Amino acid sequence: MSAPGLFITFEGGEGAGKTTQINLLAKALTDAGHKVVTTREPGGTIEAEKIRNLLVQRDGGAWSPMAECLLLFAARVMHVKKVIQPALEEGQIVICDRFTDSTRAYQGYGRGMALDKIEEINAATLGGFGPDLTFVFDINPEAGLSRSSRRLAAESLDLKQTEDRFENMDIAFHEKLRQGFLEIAKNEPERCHVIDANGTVEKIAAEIEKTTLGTLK
Ligand code: T5A
Repeated sequence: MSAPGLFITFEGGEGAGKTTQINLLAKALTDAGHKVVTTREPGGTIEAEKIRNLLVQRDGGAWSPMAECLLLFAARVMHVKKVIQPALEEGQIVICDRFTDSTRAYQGYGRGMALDKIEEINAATLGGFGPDLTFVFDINPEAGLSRSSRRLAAESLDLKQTEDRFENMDIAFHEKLRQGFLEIAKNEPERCHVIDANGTVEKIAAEIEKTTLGTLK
């Protein structure tokens, strides 16, 4: 499934600053003359956004880890087929907020689903398709959750539809996520760049831009 564009993903725990940095990188690349598509998971297509609503909203239900994983890959199949792969085939840069590493971290390391089962589903649904470059945002969970809750408090009007189902898990869960993401990065050092998300917005943006431009050369 290789294609001429570049597929970049942003990963990490809650409130680490991914969305902020995706917007800055997209602007920097667009200003430099590249064609850029930004998207997110779960979501990115009408079908996948419907699945997102099932999973991330406060009253989103009590899915088992396997059920959650299957829903995430159902959404991902549609997203890759309708948005990501066509843009890559046109030579565009696709920047995605979360992808399969989030399933490994949340459903695998966090909720205890066997990692080899996740890889089997990944292989069966996407033939193992994945990003060329991944930024893994690392932050102390308390700091990330406090950033998230500040943002939610500023934006949220309807509590039932608040997308904080995973944010409401306990700190031990978020620590497992953090260690999971770090282990994923350690296992694939060529693809994954760990970002110290405690830094200032400007410092992090500069590091991400430099790494991305280095990959594009
Ligand atoms: N999920 C997803 C799974 O369980 N499995 C999967 O396979 C997938 C794909 C998705 C949820 O679904 C789960 C994981 C998630 O729980 P999401 O929308 O991606 O939800 O969730 P979040 O990561 O929680 O998104 P957030 O928007 O909360 O966090 P971001 O995008 O990391 O952070 P951002 O940029 O919105 O920043 C948060 C706040 O911090 C400030 C910002 O201004 C904002 O107010 N901020 C900073 N403050 C200080 N210093 C910095 N450097 C800052 N950068 C940003």
